[in-house]
Parts: sequence; C-alpha cells; structure tokens
Amino acid sequence: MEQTFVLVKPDGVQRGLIGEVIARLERRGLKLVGAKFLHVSRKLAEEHYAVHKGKPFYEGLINYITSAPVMAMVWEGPNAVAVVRQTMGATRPYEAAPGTIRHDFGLTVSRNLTHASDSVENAIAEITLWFKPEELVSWGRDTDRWIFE
Ligand code: DAT
Ligand code: MG
Repeated sequence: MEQTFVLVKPDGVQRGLIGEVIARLERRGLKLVGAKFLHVSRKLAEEHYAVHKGKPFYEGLINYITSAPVMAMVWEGPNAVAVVRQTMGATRPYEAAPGTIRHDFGLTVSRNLTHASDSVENAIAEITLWFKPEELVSWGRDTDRWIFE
C-alpha cells in the first residue's frame, strides 16, 4: 500500500490547523501510520529541502520551517501520494483549487501551511529521512473494506 509524507508547517501549527489537516485526510479515507510533533533542526530542514538549495527563496524557506514546531506524519492508502497532493492544493495558494487546504486557509506561497511528497520515490526518501522504521505503525482498520476494494 502506498505511503506519503505530510507536514503541517509552522504556520499551520501556529494557526491551530493541525486538527483540520488530519480531519481532512482521515475523512478522505487515508490511514495515519506515523506522527511526531517536533521543532525541525537546520540540518533536517536542509536535507528535506536539498532540491531547492540555491533558489532565491531557499534561505527564507529554511528559516520558516525551523522557526516553530511542525507536525510530521505518514499517511497510507491507494494512490496516497497523488491523493494527498490533491487535498493540499497547488503550491501557490492563489492557484489552489477551492476546497483544498492551501486555498481554504492560505494566501501566499511562502506560508502555504503544508508539505506533501510529490512522487512515490520522494515519499520513500522523505519517510526514511523523518521516521525510524519502528516509529511507523502497521495496523488494520476495520472500515478499510468500506473505503477501497
Ligand atoms: P510544494 O511544497 O508544493 O511541493 P515546492 O517543492 O516547489 O512546492 O516548493 C517547496 C516549498 O518552497 C513550497 O511549499 C513553498 C516554498 N516556495 C516554493 N516556491 C517559492 C517561491 N517562489 N517563493 C517563496 N517560497 C517558495
Ligand atoms: Mg515539493
């Protein structure tokens, strides 16, 4: 089953939106398999956003993600990567579709509330970076057969 990595970024935490993000992913039918609340170190932030190193917004991005605690999670389900990206909405909140988290709660790209892996390959890399294998919970959910075949 596909897994993806999700962050409620510092602005989402400060604005009291952890529950909102979790509620939307739960309601959609995805299953939570890992979660931790932490203050991100500069080292972890730089590894997580290594692909953006050198871009004009990089320093601001690292300062923002390390500025206050985040909620890091792993969610599982059929097509979890694409499903979660869709629920988050486009990177720039002013381009995000109505009903998405970034549309409904965001205005600008540098305070866009959440992170979600953009490919299965990156999801695996990000889950490995943020979580130890024993921090992921393998569990059966009785409602699964009502959500997917
Ligand atoms: P996403 O978070 O949708 O995967 P991304 O990987 O392209 O988007 O960029 C990572 C984060 O960097 C993004 O969520 C917000 C920030 N960012 C991207 N482009 C930016 C820009 N032009 N100015 C400021 N911040 C930006
Ligand atoms: Mg990205």
